Amino acid sequence: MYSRTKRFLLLAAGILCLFTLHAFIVEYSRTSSRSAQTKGPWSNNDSNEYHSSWPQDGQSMPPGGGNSTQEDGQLLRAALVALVRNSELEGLRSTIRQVDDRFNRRYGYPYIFLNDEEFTDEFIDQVRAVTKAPVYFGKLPKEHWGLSPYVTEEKVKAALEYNKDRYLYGGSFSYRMMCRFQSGFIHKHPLLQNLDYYWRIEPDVNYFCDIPYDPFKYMRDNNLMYGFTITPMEARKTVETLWNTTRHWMLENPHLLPEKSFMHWVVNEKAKYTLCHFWSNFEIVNLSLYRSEAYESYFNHLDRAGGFFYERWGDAPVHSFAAALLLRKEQIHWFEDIGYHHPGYAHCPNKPEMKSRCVCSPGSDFMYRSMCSRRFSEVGDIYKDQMLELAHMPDRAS
Ligand SMILES: Nc1nc2c(ncn2[C@@H]2O[C@H](COP(=O)(O)OP(=O)(O)OP(=O)(O)O)[C@@H](O)[C@H]2O)c(=O)[nH]1
Ligand SMILES: [Mg+2]
Repeated sequence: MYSRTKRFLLLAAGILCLFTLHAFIVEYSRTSSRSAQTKGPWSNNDSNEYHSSWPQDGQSMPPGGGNSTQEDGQLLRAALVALVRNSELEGLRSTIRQVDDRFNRRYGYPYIFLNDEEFTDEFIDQVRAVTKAPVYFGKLPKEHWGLSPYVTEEKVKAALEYNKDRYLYGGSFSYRMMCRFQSGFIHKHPLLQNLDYYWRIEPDVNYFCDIPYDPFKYMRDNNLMYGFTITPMEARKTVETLWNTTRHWMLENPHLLPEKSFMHWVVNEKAKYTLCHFWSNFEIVNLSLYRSEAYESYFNHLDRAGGFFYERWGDAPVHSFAAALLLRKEQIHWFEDIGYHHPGYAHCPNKPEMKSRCVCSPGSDFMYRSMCSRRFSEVGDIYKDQMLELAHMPDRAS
């Protein structure tokens, strides 16, 4: 009897030990998959829980793997990327659901989310719950988020005070850090290091139309470098010296300028900044643009001038200046068929054949009456000597 009880107790203790060990292993693996990831999609030796079933360079999807039903079963090295705050969870889930429904459910491109703070467990769980695509979460390196070393704190404080009622986010320090990060550092984040293309998304945007093809492949197959949906005009007060600073960079670095570019879209024949920009809350970009020597030099020049903080230079006008100065028109594409809304402006495709793909109100459209959209279709490339001629002319706005 005694030995039976002892055996029973030993068995129970053994089961308890196994149970505890299992719980520990599960919790450990949960915790380690939650902490900021440092390896992104397509990195070698990646132990990410999703990545093992994801294609390596040039490798086909495993049979039945992912959600891909596309023609050749391959994905480019590309991802949907957003900088986002924990507080924007529902807005982000809404965006992901729409991107998946309209496009990514059939492809399964990874999502990469970045934050200056740790993502919470709730955020990670609830984002993963809304999509079957692989999701990567990363924290920004400290040196990518903060005051530029070229500005002084007192001058920044004074600028925020002066601008706080002059324009939206005029007094916001974090908005400026966000714009500087998206301009100069997002493409340098370790999670993006193996990507050839990114598609920027944001919380609380809407995708109105089915996208029955792969825009990344469209970019590659047509040698495109930059894709956009909406082109508004920037508020002049936020970029008072951006063109003047840009033209000085051009004059100091003519060797970094291409033989021909689409510069005329942003600077008119009177050397005046048109304020036209690609709205970068949506952009599909061949990242070699931002990784180029010319872009790096341009961003550093802007950063040294201090305008990200003293004014409120946005990543949209900065990216747009770079695209227009460094690319030819044929390398820039208006995704007219991608109906899109970010609070402020919407694009609702008006071609009759889009009625079966889109649900949006034509009256809400901005692009068919946008001055910058008209200018985009009207102007062409100019040669380097013409670009430099414009850069030599004094900035009429400053
Ligand atoms: N992690 C983090 N993300 C931020 C911060 N500020 C902005 N973002 C993100 O950066 C992107 C752009 O910021 P938004 O506030 O949307 O800027 P915006 O589009 O110019 O303006 P609104 O959408 O009108 O607010 C969004 O995806 C935000 O979630 C921040 O301080 N921390
Ligand atoms: Mg936004």
